[in-house]
Amino acid sequence: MIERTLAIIKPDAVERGFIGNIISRIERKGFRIVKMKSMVFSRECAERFYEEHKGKPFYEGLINFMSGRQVIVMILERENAVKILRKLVGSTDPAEAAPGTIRGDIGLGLPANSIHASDSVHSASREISILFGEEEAKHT
Ligand code: FUP
Repeated sequence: MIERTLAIIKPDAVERGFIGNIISRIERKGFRIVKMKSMVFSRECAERFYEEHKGKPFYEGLINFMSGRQVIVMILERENAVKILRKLVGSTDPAEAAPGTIRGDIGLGLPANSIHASDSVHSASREISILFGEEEAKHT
């Protein structure tokens, strides 16, 4: 099934100059970049994006990390996009992520794990709607 998913190159990777490296890995794996933009999350945007984590011990640190700094957001498309991007990204904690994965090779720690990838088609649709608008989300 052709699917769409959402990726975010996070501030730690943008600031260290890894945008090209990460996009190159994504392209090499056969994803089509449907939409891509550079942006800065407001606090409100970060809170909305990560609302499922509200109340968790790492929530405040995560919101602070993601707000007010440059990120690159992308809608990506390919067969089985959600699962394949999650594989390419690796485990949440860079200390656990396998070498060869983006987090395993570039991630610094938590929350600075270099990239976000939607965990389901449903999440992708919600996240695309927040960052690109409802019209784009209809294609997921
Ligand atoms: P993932 O789906 O792999 O991005 O992981 P989660 O949805 O569980 O977590 C979302 C983000 O919260 C992670 F990318 C980084 C941050 N986080 C922490 O900072 N500490 C934790 O213990 C877990 C997650």
